[in-house]
Amino acid sequence: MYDVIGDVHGHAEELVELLERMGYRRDGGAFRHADRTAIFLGDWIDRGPNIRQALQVVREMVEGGAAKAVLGNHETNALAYATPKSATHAPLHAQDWCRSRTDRNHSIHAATLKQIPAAEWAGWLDWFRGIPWWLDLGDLRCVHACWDDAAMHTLSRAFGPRWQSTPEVIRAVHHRGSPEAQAFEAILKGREVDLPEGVSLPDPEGHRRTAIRARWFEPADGRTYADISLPAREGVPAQPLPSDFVASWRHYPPDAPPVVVGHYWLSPAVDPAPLAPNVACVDYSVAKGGRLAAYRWDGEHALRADRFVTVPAKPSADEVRADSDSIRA
Ligand SMILES: [Mn+2]
Repeated sequence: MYDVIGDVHGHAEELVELLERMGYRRDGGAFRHADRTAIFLGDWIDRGPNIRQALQVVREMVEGGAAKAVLGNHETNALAYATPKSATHAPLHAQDWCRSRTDRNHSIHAATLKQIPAAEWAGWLDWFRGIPWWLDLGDLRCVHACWDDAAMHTLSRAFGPRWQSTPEVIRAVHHRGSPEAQAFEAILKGREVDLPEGVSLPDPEGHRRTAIRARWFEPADGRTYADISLPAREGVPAQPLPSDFVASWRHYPPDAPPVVVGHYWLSPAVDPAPLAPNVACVDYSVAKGGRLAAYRWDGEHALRADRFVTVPAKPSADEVRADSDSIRA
């Protein structure tokens, strides 16, 4: 059976504590459990204080057969950041990379580039290339942000069943507006709905966004922007979703196998619980002083609140200096 672990974002100490709490022990380098397998949902890099160690823990477990893994959008963004848009022309400008090297994109990625020596980073990018974007284990499905059969079909057909995240693949899924790009965005970043004209909200990195992430496992019929926002948050208008959006919306079927995702920066102030009987999110915002979370799956079709395990974020040096009270929130 599987222990599915959410977004680590360089919080290696919390990762080790979570693994130990679930009964994993170091065995020849890698953490291992006698009769369980860990599954990592990506987003190991960026933001946190111990990115290199977090990557080492994950990689040792995957290579030692103690864990499986799927990539998160931070890893695919890292690949895109390192991939020239053109296969033949060397990049000259920020926009010449699959992920533009703008100040905004650099700031999101800066902790990783600072903490991992450049000579070593290429090796980590090569390791990312061999990690799948989703795992279908039959009675359990794992993906970073959203399970979408049509999107996965598009990607499988374009790249073959055992593709690697080669520079060609990265270029294809960053070709704006292409079916491959839309499929990639859905799976790695979640499905979104554009906010009404003139409305914008800050994203987890503090940048203004004109779209919100949507509850992809629920119908959109007769519902408002606020209803479908994932996570629920202030400032999202409680007005009906536009009819063209509703007409094109397909939601994950309630009778389909359970899916575990990360990605959504859920609030650590509420006790972890499934988002739907067949959908659980294990991202409780460890990188914002929240909790690192796992879901311990034992074969159940209906996911259960009592199967979550969490470890609180350790205060970073900055947070300790800033305000020791806020860390306990
Ligand atoms: Mn993510």
